[in-house]
Amino acid sequence: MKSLKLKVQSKNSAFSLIEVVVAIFILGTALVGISQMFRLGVINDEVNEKRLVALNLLQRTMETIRGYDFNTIASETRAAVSDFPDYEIEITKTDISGNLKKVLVTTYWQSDTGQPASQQVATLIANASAMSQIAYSHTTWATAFGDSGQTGWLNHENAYDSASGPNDAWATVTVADYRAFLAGFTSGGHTEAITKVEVCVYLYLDSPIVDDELRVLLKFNGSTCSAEYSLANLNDFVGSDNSGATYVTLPDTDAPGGTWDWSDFDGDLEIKAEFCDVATSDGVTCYVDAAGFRATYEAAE
Ligand SMILES: [Ca+2]
Ligand SMILES: [Ca+2]
Ligand SMILES: [Ca+2]
Repeated sequence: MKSLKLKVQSKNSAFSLIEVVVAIFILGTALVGISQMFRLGVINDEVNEKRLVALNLLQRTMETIRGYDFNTIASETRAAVSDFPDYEIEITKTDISGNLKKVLVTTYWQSDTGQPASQQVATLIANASAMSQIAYSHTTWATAFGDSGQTGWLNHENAYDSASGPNDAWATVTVADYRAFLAGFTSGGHTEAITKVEVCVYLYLDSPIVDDELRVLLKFNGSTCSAEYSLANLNDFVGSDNSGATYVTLPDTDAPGGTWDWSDFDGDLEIKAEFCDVATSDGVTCYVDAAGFRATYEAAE
């Protein structure tokens, strides 16, 4: 009985020894793994810390750019950051439109082993001052007869008899190639930036036209300064109940001196309004109450 017990104990001891050897092997392997994990963890902390600094520099740079006047936002070549000399920053600006820019900021740095790393952030920046601008318009109606006179317009003075525009007193033109020159415009003392200028004619027709045209062109100081334009939508104004203003945009290149300035309206500017037949006369009578310029400009809200 005793010997059997010893035998069993001996067998148990032998099993434990194998177990211990295996356990030491497993533990050893595990310790190597854990030490590697610690080492990688330290490296990751360094990488993460550098990336965190880079992200903070990106954020700081973007905040600084957002504080700039819109027009001064520009690209900046890659250069070291003064208070973080291990990092470099590059700014790339792209104009999306006149009042919208894309800004891309890149931070560069090197890992401890010399590996290059970078991080980028992009944003769109709008011109806040432009967004608070509102378009207004100033219409200046003819108040005088032009230097070059008129042919064929009945009661022509009714086309320039009111500084405030339409007053239900009409000039009449019925025969092709009859024209009138209208003058006496004013800037109204405006000084804002002009964004658009149109000729406007307040009129109606007694019947639809087929292909005849009401054409306008401009004269300044007695000389022609614009191309000749045809008002396109005259048949919208058939019948006195449909009287209204029709507009034609005048490009800057056709302005006196090549650009629209408020002083142009205070100068010797005339509208030549000419009713022209095309092929045979359409026999349409046109009534004109007022003619002038509508200048659109932008001003702060
Ligand atoms: Ca001008
Ligand atoms: Ca015709
Ligand atoms: Ca009138």
